[in-house]
Amino acid sequence: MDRNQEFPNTTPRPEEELSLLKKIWRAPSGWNFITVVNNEYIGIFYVGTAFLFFLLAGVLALLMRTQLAVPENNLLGQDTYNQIFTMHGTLMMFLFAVPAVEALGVLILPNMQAARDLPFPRLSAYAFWAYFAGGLAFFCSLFFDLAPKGGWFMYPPLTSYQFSPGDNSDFWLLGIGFIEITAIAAAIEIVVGVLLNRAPGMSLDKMPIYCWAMLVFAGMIMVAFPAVILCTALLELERSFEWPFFVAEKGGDPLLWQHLFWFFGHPEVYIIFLPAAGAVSMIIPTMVRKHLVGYRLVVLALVGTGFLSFALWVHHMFTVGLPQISMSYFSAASMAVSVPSGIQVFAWIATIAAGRLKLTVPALFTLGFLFIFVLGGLTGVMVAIVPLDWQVHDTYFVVAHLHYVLFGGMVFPLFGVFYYWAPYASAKPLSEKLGRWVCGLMFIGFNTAFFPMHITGLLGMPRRVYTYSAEVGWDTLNLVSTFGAFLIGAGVLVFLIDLILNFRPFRPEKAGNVWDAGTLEWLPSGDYAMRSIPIVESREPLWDQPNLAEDVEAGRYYLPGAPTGGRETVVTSPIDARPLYILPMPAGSWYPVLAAFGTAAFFLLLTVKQVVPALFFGVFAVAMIIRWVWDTDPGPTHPPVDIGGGITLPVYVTGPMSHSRWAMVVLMIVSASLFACLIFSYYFLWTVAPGFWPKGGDSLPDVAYPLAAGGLSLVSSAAMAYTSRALKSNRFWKVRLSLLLAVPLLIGALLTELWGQWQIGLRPTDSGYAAIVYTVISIQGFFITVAAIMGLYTFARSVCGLINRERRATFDNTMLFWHYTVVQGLIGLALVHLSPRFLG
Ligand code: HEM
Ligand SMILES: [Cu+2]
Repeated sequence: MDRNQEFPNTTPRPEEELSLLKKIWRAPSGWNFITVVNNEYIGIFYVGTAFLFFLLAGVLALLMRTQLAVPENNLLGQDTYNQIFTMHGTLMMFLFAVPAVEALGVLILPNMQAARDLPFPRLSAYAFWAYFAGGLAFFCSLFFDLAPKGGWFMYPPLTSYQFSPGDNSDFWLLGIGFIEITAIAAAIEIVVGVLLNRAPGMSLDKMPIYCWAMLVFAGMIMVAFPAVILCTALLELERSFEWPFFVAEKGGDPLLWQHLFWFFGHPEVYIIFLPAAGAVSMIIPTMVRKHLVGYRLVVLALVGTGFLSFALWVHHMFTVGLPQISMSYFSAASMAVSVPSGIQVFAWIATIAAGRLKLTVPALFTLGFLFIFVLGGLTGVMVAIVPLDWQVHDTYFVVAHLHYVLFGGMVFPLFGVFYYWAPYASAKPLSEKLGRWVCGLMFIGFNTAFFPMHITGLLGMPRRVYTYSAEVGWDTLNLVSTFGAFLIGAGVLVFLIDLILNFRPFRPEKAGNVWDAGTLEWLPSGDYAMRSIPIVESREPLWDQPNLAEDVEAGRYYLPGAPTGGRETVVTSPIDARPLYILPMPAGSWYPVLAAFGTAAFFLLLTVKQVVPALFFGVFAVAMIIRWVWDTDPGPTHPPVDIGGGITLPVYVTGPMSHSRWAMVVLMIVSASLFACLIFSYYFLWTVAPGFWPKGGDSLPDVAYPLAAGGLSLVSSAAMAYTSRALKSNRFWKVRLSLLLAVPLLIGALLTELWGQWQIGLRPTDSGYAAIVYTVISIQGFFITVAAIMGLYTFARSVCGLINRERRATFDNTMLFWHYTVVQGLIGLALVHLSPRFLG
């Protein structure tokens, strides 16, 4: 029988097809290499940088452990120790754990889903460079005695202007706020990429478990990170301008920080853990060569953990004196979250039991992970019991628990992943022999270092002390811990040697499927990812379709060439992965790189109070971003293309299926989460300090102000809706006029509200109440600024003839953002003006 007939495309393919594909996707050379956007390159830079931060934070950890090795040591003074433990925690949590996971996603996801790349390659490049520049500058603050000292959770009042003068805390606040923004950029890329860029046939039910984990992970970032962006912004406002959010005498409350921080901080632990669990669910089946037992249950467990983890933040605050009833609730919820984790552990054990586990290095790391993580989970259930938590709160018991969960739950799987996926990215696999040493040293070292800390904690050693006296009897245990820490360090060193000897990225030839794994990232690939895009029929296609690799390589499947003459990938529907349209993709460009450095410079200069240069770089960054997006939204310039199998796809779409619309919706969810945290803060401060709130309507601005502000915003939204209609019939002058009208209307709404509050004499420094009211206005001001820039941008495109009836994705996104901004503004007005009138 002719095998050709079963496939979308017949072979042999034309000679020049493959060379064209190679040429189009080739990474730029020379200096321009910096502008590369292909996921295999950005992904490796990104993983490498995250790993660098792991090493730096690890060196700091060894310094701490050296200091604590013997009692009354004065290797590091108290001040240096404080900077070091703050930097260690912060680097590990913000600059290593989350970016490392996002980096792996960028590196692996496109190939695992048989896409040529993720939908916004330039956004990934921007996120990477901003993180790289911002992160390194943040780390260097350590060398100038400028590093923060307040611990990785930076509780005020300790970190506010009174007790932490100087720029140290500002470095943390602006640095971390900035890093979180880049994390959100990468999360947008991942959500849209997982939903819209899967191989035809890879329905949600056939999606590799790792993709599920990354989807939940990115979704959690969307909801959790805005909380930390908000609280860092509030504390920075308090420090710079004395807006008293956390000052109790003025109607603020330090607990507001704790609530917002832990609303992010607790899910953060699961944000770090879930993708690692997803990777483990890929490694185990490969090493056993059996399907994962309970695939659907594991998916449910991932999604369930995602939801539950948001209900738990208060368990970090059991000792602050909350109402009894809420403590019981949060205690129960904290124990409930161990159920989905338990389900996953059982699924892994059942899978291992179903076959024979090959004891490769990735498998050994996975076993180490299982052991350590289960122990960490047990102590987690222990500290979820309120009376026990009262006992061990802020002792080394918690330091032990936290490292068992984080190191066991994230670092062990990650090293397993390094060994597992290295042949995907490198011309050689890593060494199995050295890998055993790495795993052994790290496992023994870890338990030697951290197990004793449970006991030092129970013996009463508080965390975050730089030294202790010999009489208290903690010295032997501490010495053992330090010894263990150096064993871990030795393990990491062997790993570095292994990398130097064997890791060979960016080569045309990859080591490939050395584990005989079943998922698509192991297809032969080049800069263009795979030669043709396969049809997926099961969860482990490489196991079930034996000739798949060969057929893909021969170009028998979809899109074997580059029909538009540029980079492109197939967009498929989010649930059942039907091919929808062809997405043209950008090649490398300087603009995202320059925009990233501009953004980093903006935040850094702001930290050291260089406002004018900071503004200069801010404007520069915005200009670069505008220049970069200017080339997007190309319109239907290319006729529909034939990808094989009788499928012809359009090259440009607008409306609900457009990938940029999806990104916009994700961005709106992020914004809504930020705003919800703001509403929470308003009511929270009101409950703790009702005396500062206006009673009824008196001492509020006259109702005319909010009414006028609301009216103006509604009219601006109507102008946008009118623009949309005018665009449908290509009446360009009406489009431009109404766009130009909408902008001042929206700005007018903001100024009206601002003036209303100002003229009754309210000043943001007056009280927690005044500060939060002005924050509502400021945040709305930020959204309005962005909306105005988008409106003027759309106007400019219209003047240049780049927008019309068919080519309107830019306008549609602007309109969506506009309406969102107006609705948010109306809710803000209702919050500030109605609450005291009706609830006061
Ligand atoms: C080489 C392995 C590591 C060692 C030896 C180590 C050591 C330490 C020590 C001694 C402290 C306590 C500082 C104090 O309370 O005085 C600490 C705190 C901390 N570590 Fe690690 N650590 C390691 C790896 C990690 C990893 C992988 C993570 C996270 C992914 C992490 C996250 C943290 C956090 C969040 C804190 C709390 C900092 C604070 O209280 O502000 N550590 N670590
Ligand atoms: Cu927690």
